[in-house]
Amino acid sequence: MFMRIDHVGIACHDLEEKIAFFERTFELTVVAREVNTEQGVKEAMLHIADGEGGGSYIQLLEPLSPDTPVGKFLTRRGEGVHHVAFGVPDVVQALDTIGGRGVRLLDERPRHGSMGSSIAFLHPKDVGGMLTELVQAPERQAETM
Ligand code: V0V
Ligand code: CO
Repeated sequence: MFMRIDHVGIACHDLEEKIAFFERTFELTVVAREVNTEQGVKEAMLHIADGEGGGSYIQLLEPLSPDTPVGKFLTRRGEGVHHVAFGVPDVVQALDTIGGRGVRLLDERPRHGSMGSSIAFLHPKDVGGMLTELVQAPERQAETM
C-alpha cells in the first residue's frame, strides 16, 4: 500500500530561519514553497531523494495562525516532528481500505497538498500516536519518473 515515505513534516515558528538551518547544516535544497490556507500553513519542501512514483522530502511547516493544526501543535508541544506522509498510488482507494480497517479518517476525501499532490490525514490516536498523511503524487510527476 505504501510506496515510500513522501515526507516528514516538521512544525516550526519561523519558516525562513528553519529553511536556512536545513540548507546550511544538511545541504538540502528547497524545491517548492506554498501557502495552503485550507491547511493553515506556510510550507517548504526540501528534496532528499527520488524514488518510485515520486520523491521524498522534509516539509517545514509554519502556522498561519495559532488556531490551526500546526499552530495548536506548537502551543501544546513546541517545535518538532508533526506528521509522517506516505506515498500511495491512489489516495481514494487507500482511504477506503484503511477506513474499512477501523482507522479514523480526518479527511473523507482528498485535499490539495504540496506540489499538486492529493492528500488525506489519518487520526494520530489510531496510528500509535503518529499523525499520518497519505500522498498521491500528481500524474505529471508520476509520468516523468
Ligand atoms: C494532535 N495530536 C497529535 C498531533 N496533533 N498527535 C500526534 N501528532 C500530532 N501532530 C493529539 C493530541 O495531543 C491529542 O492527544 C489528540 O491528538 C487529539 O487532539 P485534539 O485536541 O483533537 O487536537 P487538534 O484539535 O489539534 O487536532 C488534531 C488533529 C488535527 C490531528 C485532528 O491537527 C488535524 O486534523 N490535522 C490534519 C491536518 C493537518 O495537520 N494539516 C497541517 C499539515 P491527547 O492530548 O488527547 O492525548 S498540512 C500538510 O502536511 C500539507 C499541506 C502537505 O503535506 O502537502
Ligand atoms: Co504534509
